[in-house]
Amino acid sequence: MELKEAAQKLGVHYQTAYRWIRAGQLKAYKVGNTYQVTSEDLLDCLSKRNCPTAPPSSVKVRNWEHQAFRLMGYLLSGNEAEARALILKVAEGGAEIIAACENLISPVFSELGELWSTGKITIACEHRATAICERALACMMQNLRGRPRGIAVIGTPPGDQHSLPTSMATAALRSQRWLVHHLGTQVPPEDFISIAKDVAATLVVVTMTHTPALDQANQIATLARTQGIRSLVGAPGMTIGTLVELANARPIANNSIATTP
Ligand code: B12
Repeated sequence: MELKEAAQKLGVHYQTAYRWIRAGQLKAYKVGNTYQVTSEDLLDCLSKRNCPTAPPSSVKVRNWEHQAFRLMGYLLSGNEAEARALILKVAEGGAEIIAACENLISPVFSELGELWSTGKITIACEHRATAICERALACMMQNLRGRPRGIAVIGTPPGDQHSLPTSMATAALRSQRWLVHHLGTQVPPEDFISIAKDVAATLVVVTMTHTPALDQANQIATLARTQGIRSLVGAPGMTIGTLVELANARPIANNSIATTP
């Protein structure tokens, strides 16, 4: 499409879109005297502008505990801007998303759980912290380009309301070039598998934080197996690193691996 049309779709003036091209924020190709923008590059620009945090500089984290302490402070006070900046800074693309989940987000949420169970924070505070981390994770996820490693469907079983593990699993697998359909929480087993079939999934991942939901989680895994789709069931205490290792490993017998605590 021409630059004028692209500017309209981006909701900005033609001159602004032109400035973005010059600044490298919008990809365009010069054809004669006009600029042409592909739909893909338009969407890429839009998604970047919807997450307007400055690109993180590369950092090597020496003291995860200190970063976790800072994140905890930001989450408890609801300081979303600082929490997001911290997560994005330490988790710069690729495999580091996994490190950020394991060394930063997971320990902080374990501690938040303790604070909640001892009555020191409210459920409202817990919800706010979860929502802040989910939005930060959404900004970290890269759009997959090219051929995916595989197609995964991720969600929790009915009875499990904990959404952050599904978001972390999604971010981690996307960073490993998986095409992920993120279903969120409490998905009935039949519906889970129906989507998995529709999208020709090669992997079903069930995250499970609320242990009474284990039966439902196993039911999803069993249904997936009957459709010839590999399945992985997560549980508290397991890590995102293990998930990625299992997902990336070649399927063993019966095209299926189910993990339980
Ligand atoms: C936030 C939170 C909530 C929020 C969730 C909001 C939301 N939108 O997600 C709300 C308030 C709804 C909630 C409700 C409840 N919660 Co709650 N909650 C938490 C808290 C603080 C964080 C949860 C979270 O996001 N964890 C994310 C990470 C940190 O968890 P993780 O298990 O380490 O995740 C890893 C694995 O899942 C793994 N992984 C993910 N997918 C996969 C897949 C595979 C294959 C593999 C290998 C690994 C893997 O990678 C993750 C990261 O490393 C936890 C504390 C905690 N320790 O987790 C309590 C916690 C889980 N909740 C708990 C409880 C008791 C409840 C309630 C029963 C409370 C109540 N009486 O109502 C309800 C149950 C609701 C339900 N039916 O699901 C307990 C669970 C105890 C237990 N053993 O079952 C905990 C541990 C708190 C505590 N210390 O007591 N909770």
